[in-house]
Amino acid sequence: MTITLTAFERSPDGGKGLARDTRVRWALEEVGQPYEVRLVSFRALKEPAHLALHPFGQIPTYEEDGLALFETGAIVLHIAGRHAGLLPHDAHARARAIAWMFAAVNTVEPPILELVTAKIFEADQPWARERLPLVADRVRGRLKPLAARLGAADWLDGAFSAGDLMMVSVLLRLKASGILDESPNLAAYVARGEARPAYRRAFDAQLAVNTGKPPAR
Ligand SMILES: N[C@@H](CCC(=O)N[C@@H](CS)C(=O)NCC(=O)O)C(=O)O
Repeated sequence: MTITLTAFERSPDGGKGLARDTRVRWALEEVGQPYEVRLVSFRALKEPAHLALHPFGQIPTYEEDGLALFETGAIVLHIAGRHAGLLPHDAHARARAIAWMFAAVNTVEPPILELVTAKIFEADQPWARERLPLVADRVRGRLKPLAARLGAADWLDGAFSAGDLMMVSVLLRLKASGILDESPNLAAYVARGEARPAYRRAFDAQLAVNTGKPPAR
């Protein structure tokens, strides 16, 4: 059974690990599953062959044994359901970990993406300066309760889970904004995620694509 992901031929972030294939690579590294990557250009994303895999013409996609999936939340949940290491055995703890996955993509990620849009794509609009603080405050409105819930714990609900993998992946986009550092426990949480050997392998693999150099380790 070969697992094949798609990723950007050249990521707009130049290899900072913010493209969403990184979270899928990370999940596969955590559970010890090898995978292959098919690189796609921006043009190919919107062509019929890729649209057959991903209706919105995006990366990543996931193919395995006749199954084709899109949406990182669904892909990581699929991986976590099939292989040990990302979801607890206890049924309640498992359900809570899945709730954190949804919280990451459905509650925390949207205002972060809005901030990225405001900073990058709307920066030249006449209303951009006024809007940016509002959007930044919406992000803070999500981080504050998240930081309160995490408290002094290492992970959101006991041992590291797919919920943490998704939440850390989503929060990583905030590093450059300085907003993450306003919640030192969340900044430390993200750093703990980044320090995991599986994350390092995933990060290095996507970096190698973008630099053209083989992974350092
Ligand atoms: N909700 C989707 C978002 C996928 C997404 O936005 N992918 C970006 C790269 S990180 C993309 O392909 N952008 C190119 C485009 O939308 O044309 C997921 O989590 O998989």
